[in-house]
Amino acid sequence: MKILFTGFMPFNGGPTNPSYDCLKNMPQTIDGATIVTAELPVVFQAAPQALRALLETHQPDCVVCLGLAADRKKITPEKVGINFAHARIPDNAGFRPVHQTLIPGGPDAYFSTLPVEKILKALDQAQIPADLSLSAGSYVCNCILYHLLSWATPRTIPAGFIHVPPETEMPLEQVTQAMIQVAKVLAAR
Ligand code: PCA
Repeated sequence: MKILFTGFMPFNGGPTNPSYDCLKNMPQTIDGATIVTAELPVVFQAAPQALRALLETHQPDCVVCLGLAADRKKITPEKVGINFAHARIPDNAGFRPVHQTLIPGGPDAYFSTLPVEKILKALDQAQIPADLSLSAGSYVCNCILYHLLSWATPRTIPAGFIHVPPETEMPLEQVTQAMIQVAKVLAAR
């Protein structure tokens, strides 16, 4: 069993991004599952391309993409990715889509195929603040979630997205512990 975790590069002038930094101290194996980690660019076009290359190279059994939600205080697994891009700020390539469709002809939305309820229970048991989120927004995080689910849904592969809070709200070590819990839930499947 192989689990791919991705995080994002810094964006919007931030010096770091905990969504990737939290993965730097992930163990290489968790409960028998091999953990692969990678960093994605905060770019509407390049991020799904980079993700697709990772999926082809590693052929993971489960995929968890992470991103920073600067205004949240908890770990928030996302329930749904929508076929819509609408950015308040340009991405790291200077592109700012407004009212755009991500994949023309694609379904309006996909539900996460991660066991979000089990993940929330495990985080609760580990006393890590977490809550279900019903919107990943319409920036690059939702873009990667929608593209990921368009790949994973027909393959019935558990895949989805989790937003993490800034380091001022939750220490990086606790975010790493949260992702170890997520990996344990997936490894137990
Ligand atoms: N958070 C942004 C994009 C990259 C990141 O870490 C988002 O929530 O869309």
